[in-house]
Amino acid sequence: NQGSVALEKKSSKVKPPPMYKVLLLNDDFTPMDFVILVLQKFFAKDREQATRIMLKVHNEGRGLCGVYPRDIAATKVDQVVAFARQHQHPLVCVMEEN
Ligand code: TYC
Repeated sequence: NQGSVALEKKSSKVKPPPMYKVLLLNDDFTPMDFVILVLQKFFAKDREQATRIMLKVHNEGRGLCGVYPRDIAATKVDQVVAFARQHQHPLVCVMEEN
């Protein structure tokens, strides 16, 4: 399967890449509008989706931004944290295996 030759028993073990959740965590200081901007800029959400996710984080402590292969998830986390620090906000963004 998955592009391999018939009779190769090993090929049935080819797996899709592991996927990782990227999450935002709540804090008491980052402005709501900044979190909405982050969700639009780095996670391609429209303003309505971004507002829903931001409010979920605000009310429940964490919220899902997206699910990506490891390298892409890690890059999103780095970009969000760098952008937040540039603006002196303590926003926390993490990834975890799905
Ligand atoms: N709790 C923040 C506030 O009241 C808003 C906020 C939402 C902060 C989501 C971080 O990931 C976050 N200004």
